[in-house]
Amino acid sequence: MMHKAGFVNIIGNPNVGKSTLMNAFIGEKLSIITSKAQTTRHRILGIVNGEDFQVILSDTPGIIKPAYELQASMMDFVKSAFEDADVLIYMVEIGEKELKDEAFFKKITNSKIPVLLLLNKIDKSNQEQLEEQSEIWQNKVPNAEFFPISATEGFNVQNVFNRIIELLPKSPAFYPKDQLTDKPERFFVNEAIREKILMHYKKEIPYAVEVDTEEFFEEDNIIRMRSVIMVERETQKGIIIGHKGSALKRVGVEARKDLEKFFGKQVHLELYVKVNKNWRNDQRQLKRFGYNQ
Ligand code: GDP
Ligand code: K
Ligand code: MG
Repeated sequence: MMHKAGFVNIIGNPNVGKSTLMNAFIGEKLSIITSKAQTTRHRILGIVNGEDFQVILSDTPGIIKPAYELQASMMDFVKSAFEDADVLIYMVEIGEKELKDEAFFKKITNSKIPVLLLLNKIDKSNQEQLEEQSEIWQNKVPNAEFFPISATEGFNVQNVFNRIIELLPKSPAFYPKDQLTDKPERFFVNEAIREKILMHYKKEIPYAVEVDTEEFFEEDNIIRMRSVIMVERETQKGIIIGHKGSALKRVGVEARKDLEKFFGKQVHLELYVKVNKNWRNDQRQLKRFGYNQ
């Protein structure tokens, strides 16, 4: 039996549906999804295993112009997406005009790696709009194979996946076949908490927050975790905690429910909030959180 394996990188503007597609391929919630831009900060590998294939997907942060250190290192993750892929997925959405970054767009149209151009969210469009935008995008990226899809409805997702497997090189597996991701368990705890913060707090709060899981103990029937939510200012700490701790409690309860589903086990999650001034602009601290590698 011939075995195929390789790397697939998903790139595109913020909010087009990259994380949703990756989760649809994998069938587990590995990558957090919200309607806010910059939800995904790291490159996340997700692995789909079959008897005769292994697809290693990487979900990248959306393409943005860096405004501060955190964003600059987020863009390094995106740039590296061109260097180690066997297949490149370039995702756009219905209604989108073009990539803001010209140089980046050129890299896609000149890519030596096969490109699949996915026009996502077609569930939101009518036939006329779909035909018009399909033509525009196929002209813009003539080197790509084109697929209109809906990541949430699952439309055309299987066909894209089958095409990926056709394009992969003959190769043994890179990771053990029972592995779903390259990220440690604590990473998913951090992300589950960060997702709830993105959902429940307004404006600048989510962008000033980093989560660090300091303890992760797995016992027979329960996993005990302790995580710290770091903010930049005292006032933000007060907002995160809320009146009599009510806001923080909601984050904890909801994150715990997701984590129990994810790990398939009872979870005890202790959360606390700490002021850590200026973490977004501090190279050393960013390194500690895994941004600069
Ligand atoms: P990313 O920033 O590119 O990773 O985008 P996300 O996967 O986080 O999705 C951004 C938003 O678009 C979320 O609210 C998703 O539910 C929504 N979304 C993703 N795919 C689709 C789709 O096929 N149709 C519709 N209507 N919404 C989608
Ligand atoms: K998003
Ligand atoms: Mg994302």
